[in-house]
Amino acid sequence: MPSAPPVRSAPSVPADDIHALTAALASGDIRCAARLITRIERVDASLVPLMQALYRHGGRAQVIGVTGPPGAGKSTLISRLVAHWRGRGQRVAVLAVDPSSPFTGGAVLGDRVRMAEHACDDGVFIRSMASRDHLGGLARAAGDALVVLEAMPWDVVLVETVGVGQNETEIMRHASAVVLVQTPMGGDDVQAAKAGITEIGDLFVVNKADHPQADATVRHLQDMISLAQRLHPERSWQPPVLKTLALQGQGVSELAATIDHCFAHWAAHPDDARRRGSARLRHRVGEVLRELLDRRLRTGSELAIDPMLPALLARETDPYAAAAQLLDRLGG
Ligand SMILES: Nc1nc2c(ncn2[C@@H]2O[C@H](COP(=O)(O)OP(=O)(O)O)[C@@H](O)[C@H]2O)c(=O)[nH]1
Ligand SMILES: [Mg+2]
Repeated sequence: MPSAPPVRSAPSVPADDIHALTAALASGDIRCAARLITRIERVDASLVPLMQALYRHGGRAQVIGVTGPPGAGKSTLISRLVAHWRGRGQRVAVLAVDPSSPFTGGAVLGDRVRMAEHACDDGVFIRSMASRDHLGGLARAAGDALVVLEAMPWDVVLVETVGVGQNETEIMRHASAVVLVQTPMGGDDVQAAKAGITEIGDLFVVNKADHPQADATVRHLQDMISLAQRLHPERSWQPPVLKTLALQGQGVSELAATIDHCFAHWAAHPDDARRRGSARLRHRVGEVLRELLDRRLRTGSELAIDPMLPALLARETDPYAAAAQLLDRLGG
């Protein structure tokens, strides 16, 4: 289902004109999106009203998360998927979130090079976000960047993140479907990978299928998924495991078809989709709340900790009481 308006670059839109910015994004203005994401990375608090307006325009694109260990082949696979969807006339945005690369370093540059075949295509937007702030801030910033991308006429929005720690997998909570990319692993690695990965993925990919351990890894993942399904019989979707050779593009059309199948499944099971959507939103509201609290703490207007310091230093009060007192004051 290709969507109609061409993605183009309009003349510069005033940075504080919510109506004009919303209209520019709705028409697919890539430069406008890029500038907004830069402001999001710089933690520009004045963007909140715009984010509110944009949020209400979103929700049409398929947001797909791609996560997995560094070097698993996520970017290679994404580049192949982008080519596949472009072949169907769909328009695709990619947000690559890489906290391991605090500045414009190797990984980001590598992604750019790998994605170079799409560089001149108006139907593709590729943007890297790196960690300038703390990681929690990056998850929040990625969430805001997705709000911007979702207010644009993309059919698919992909978000790539390195799935190693808690904060990176937090970012995956913004996606409606998560593809977990693994590489063929030997015995010990398989054991180590156990913890919680079946909770993250809706689809599992064993990339580098040219490796001799690939089939054993597929079977192992299938066993883990079967076990997780037995523990959660209420889950109607059983994550499939696919094998790909991203370097050669093998298995990519099967992966794209399985992603379609996953979205069709959510459409056919609205109760499940609603439960997942609700979990996502609970998480998102919490994330925004923590960001607001953090910002107030930093600016220190309402949450003035300093006056409490003498009593804290003298141990006449304690950090728990001080925090509760500050929270009360916020509510009032
Ligand atoms: N042998 C093999 N190498 C691959 C395959 N897919 C990707 N690679 C290579 O693995 C390395 C890491 O790939 P990349 O896409 O950057 O991984 P990412 O860190 O998960 O994004 C690169 O050198 C790729 O060329 C594959 O299917 N087979
Ligand atoms: Mg990558």
